[in-house]
Amino acid sequence: MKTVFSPGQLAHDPKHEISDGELRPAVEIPARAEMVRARILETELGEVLTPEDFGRGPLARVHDGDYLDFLDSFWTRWTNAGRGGEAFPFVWPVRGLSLEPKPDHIDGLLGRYSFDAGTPLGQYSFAAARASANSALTAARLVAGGERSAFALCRPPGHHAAAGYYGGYCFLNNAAIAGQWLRDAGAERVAILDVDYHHGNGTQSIFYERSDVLFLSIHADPREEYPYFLGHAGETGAAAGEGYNANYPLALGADWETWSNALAAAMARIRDFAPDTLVISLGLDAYEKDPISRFRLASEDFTRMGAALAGLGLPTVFVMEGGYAVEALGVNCVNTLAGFEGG
Ligand code: SP5
Ligand code: ZN
Repeated sequence: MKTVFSPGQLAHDPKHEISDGELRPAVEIPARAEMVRARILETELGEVLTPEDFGRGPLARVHDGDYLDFLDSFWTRWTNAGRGGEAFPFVWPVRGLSLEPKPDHIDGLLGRYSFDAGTPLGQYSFAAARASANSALTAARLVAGGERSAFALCRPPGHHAAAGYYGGYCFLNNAAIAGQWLRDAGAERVAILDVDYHHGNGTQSIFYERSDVLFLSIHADPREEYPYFLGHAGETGAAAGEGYNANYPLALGADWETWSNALAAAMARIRDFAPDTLVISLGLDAYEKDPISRFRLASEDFTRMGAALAGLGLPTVFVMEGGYAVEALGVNCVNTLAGFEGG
């Protein structure tokens, strides 16, 4: 299986994040991608290609123009305000507050275009996020061109980013951008299965009213876990998209037996939908030793996951999402991909 990765993705190099109620060391760091790339080379999984630049077009098919403009102008506005280093929002337009008119001040804009304070935004974040999206797009193009599968080694990740806001370490929704590009390239139906420990709220919200993209997510119950405000079992889609969204929230502590039952249910839904192409939002944070997560998948379970997914017999684009046990990330990621190839 070919991998797509750009060194430009490493330029987003955050030092801190706000989580667990305080300023802590950032966990979504460049070393994550370095570990995965090293393991791919070590196991000779396949070539590692540099992505092509798809420009703004495919990003704007998923994200709002004013949101992309905000990301593009952030650093200039931030430094013009006398600031430097990484930025954190601290005020949001929640219930009863107004999205319009948009603030002029960067502190207002940061809240206007985000949903959490846990995502450091720095000078090179948008450039790195664009490189990450280009990796997802290049992998999608490989699969549209006839490859059985391809792996986009994305970071920054994407599944928490919605059409008009960032959060959860995500700025551009790589899986959604790839999925929409596949539709535009001729796929009639695309399924996106999100196996990250956290619910893919951004991807769900982007496709919630659509029947051409089925979104499914297996994740920690949002009553107990981030992102808290989306990902419940009762969210099944709306309008034309009613019936085309499926959530499988699991209790904290879920092991492979519990997790794989949800996977079987999600796979049955995918078979019924009969998509032309499958996109996997490949979070690796369901791992038992992940520092911020509380599922109990072992490294060998990722091999099982990959093999099970191969049973769908679909052209498949893997898009990396979360996973913060840096030492094990390469093994768990390549286990999934090799499991798929052997399955
Ligand atoms: C892509 C992705 O996986 N994003 C996850 C964002 C999660 N941000 C909130 C982190 C809260 C961590 N709480 C850890 C509790 C144990 N110390
Ligand atoms: Zn996650």
